Amino acid sequence: MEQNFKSGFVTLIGRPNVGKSTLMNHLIGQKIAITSDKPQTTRNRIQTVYTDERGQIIFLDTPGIHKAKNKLGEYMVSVAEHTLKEVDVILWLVEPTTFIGAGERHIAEQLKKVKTPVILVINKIDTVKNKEDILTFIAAYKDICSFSEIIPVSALKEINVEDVKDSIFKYLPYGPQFYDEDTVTDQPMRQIAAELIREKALRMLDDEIPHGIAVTIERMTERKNGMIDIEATIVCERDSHKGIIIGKGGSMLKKIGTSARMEIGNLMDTQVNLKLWVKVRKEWRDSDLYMKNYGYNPKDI
Ligand SMILES: Nc1nc2c(ncn2[C@@H]2O[C@H](COP(=O)(O)OP(=O)(O)OP(=O)(O)O)[C@@H](O)[C@H]2O)c(=O)[nH]1
Ligand SMILES: [Mg+2]
Repeated sequence: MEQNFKSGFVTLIGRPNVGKSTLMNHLIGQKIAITSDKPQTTRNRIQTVYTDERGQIIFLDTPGIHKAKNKLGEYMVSVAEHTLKEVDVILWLVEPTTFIGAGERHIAEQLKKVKTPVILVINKIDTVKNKEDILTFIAAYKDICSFSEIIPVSALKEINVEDVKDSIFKYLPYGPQFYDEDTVTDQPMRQIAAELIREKALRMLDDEIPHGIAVTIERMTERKNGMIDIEATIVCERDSHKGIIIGKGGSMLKKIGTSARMEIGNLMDTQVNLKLWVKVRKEWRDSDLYMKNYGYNPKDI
């Protein structure tokens, strides 16, 4: 092992929808975490790995920190805040604005409790017309917290994404290579498949329904010729939602299925045969038992 090799854990935290998952995907150069324009897309900690000659960064994408309205929300916030204690560098992502709300102040308070270096990432700068405004955003944030660095970026347009990595390596300690250099994630394929199905549902359905959706993989098997058969269930909270998810003559479910099947197939580099069912579990987001069944067990945090 080279003596100048650095390694460690880096969490991406922030309010929902600020672009944490998008940035992580662009940092590692592959789409692993699902993204959507709906807040509260990410529900679990998604771990990915980036390796180059400088060292190895293990990224933790986390759910958006928000005011929880149910047990699932509490679980999500606790997953995110828990990572603060176990990393070497914190990336705090924010929107490009001078408006600092209760959500941001809450996060700033959490950050004051840890001694870990914090890099403030002002994301979505592609949406800022007058680039001089960025200086005022920086000034506003400097007032509420102290940062090791502040980097304006656009995750989507890949502006300054490399600068984020350079900066992380500055603060990462020397250490061993934890994963071999080809490893991108340790998420099980089953889980990635479930997430991709949920992503398609999130992207294709209107506002209210996606928040109450969970996806479970009932069966995932490989045929001799390499083809993968997947049977999955989309769980929702109301009969009326079930109708919308299935759509007229099954059209919506078919759209979700086709899109998910293609992406899972590309990722696994094989053909996928996907069967989807829909079922209703009223208020599962407030049920310990159901949450555990769907992969959101507070004991695992
Ligand atoms: N214009 C612009 N949009 C972006 C950028 N980064 C992310 N987005 C968009 O912002 C939305 C949210 O992105 P996500 O990556 O899902 O955000 P997140 O912070 O992971 O959200 P949660 O998982 O819900 O907490 C998506 O529609 C992205 O395409 C950016 O740099 N510029
Ligand atoms: Mg996310």
